[in-house]
Amino acid sequence: QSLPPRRIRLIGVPLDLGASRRGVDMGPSAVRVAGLEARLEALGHVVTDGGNISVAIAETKTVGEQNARYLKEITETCTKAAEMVVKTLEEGMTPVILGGDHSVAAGSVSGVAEFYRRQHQKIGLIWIDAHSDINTPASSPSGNVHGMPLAALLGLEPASLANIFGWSPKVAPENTVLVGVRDIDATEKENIKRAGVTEVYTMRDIDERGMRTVMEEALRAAGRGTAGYHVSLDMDWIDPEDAPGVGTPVRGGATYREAHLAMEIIADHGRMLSFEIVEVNPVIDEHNRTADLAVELISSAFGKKIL
Ligand code: HAR
Ligand code: MN
Ligand code: MN
Ligand code: MN
Repeated sequence: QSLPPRRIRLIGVPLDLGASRRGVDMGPSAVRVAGLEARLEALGHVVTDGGNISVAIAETKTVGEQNARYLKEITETCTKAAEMVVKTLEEGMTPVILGGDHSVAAGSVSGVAEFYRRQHQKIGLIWIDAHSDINTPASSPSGNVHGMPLAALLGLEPASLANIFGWSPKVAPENTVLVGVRDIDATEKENIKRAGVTEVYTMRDIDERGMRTVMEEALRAAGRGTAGYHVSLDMDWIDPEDAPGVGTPVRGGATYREAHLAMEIIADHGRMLSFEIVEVNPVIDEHNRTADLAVELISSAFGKKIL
């Protein structure tokens, strides 16, 4: 492998309070069992497992406001995750966050943004997902916070997630890129406009223009004027044929090869600051194949080459 080796810290966040379907709290475990640490070390990286961030157990808590269920507990966990991400970057390591539902991104991205803000730099965000996750408590049809992290990071709501470290927004709209979306609520379309995000690549764009062109444009936008970018990969981006073990499968996703190509292009550019994989649900998976695929894709993003 030709990429310079990195020092990587794995950070598990067994969070399932943001989703209505249970089971993604076992995601970090499934990805570890699939051999992530050894696979990254085989590429020449030095990998340390930082263990898990603590998460409240749903059964011991009350849901709180119905329009943003478990927001208090999710904010606590995201804040801890954000602090661990800052510490990891301070120690010169690359954070790899293992979710958990996608609400964890409100914490991980806040951590990366906080670290670079102290150096007077902005970050970009590559959001790879079937969904746009840009609902607010007022617009959400479900009250599930995993449909809201991008809204928070762009400075909309929920306020408690938007204001981790006491400032907001964590990413500028022009450096925020959505890739592979195919299930956007009508209310989310308004929020995309309201937040000023223009770099939205739908599955149709990938069909018509190809993954290569889409990724090159996406990385250019996220990288423009920034220290680099965080990659947030929701496994439901991939077609349910190849990734059945996700909380909210949506037909018509990226193929196995398209997904790898996207990760390979990210590796080639060498500007990824941090990475996260979310929404792996072992309860509905088939023999851990979604977690196996997650490990393969992370390997490609960290420089694994076919030849
Ligand atoms: N848009 C829907 C909602 O807000 C569902 C989105 C959440 N699903 C995810 N996120 N897996 O990517 O409830
Ligand atoms: Mn190790
Ligand atoms: Mn998502
Ligand atoms: Mn999704």
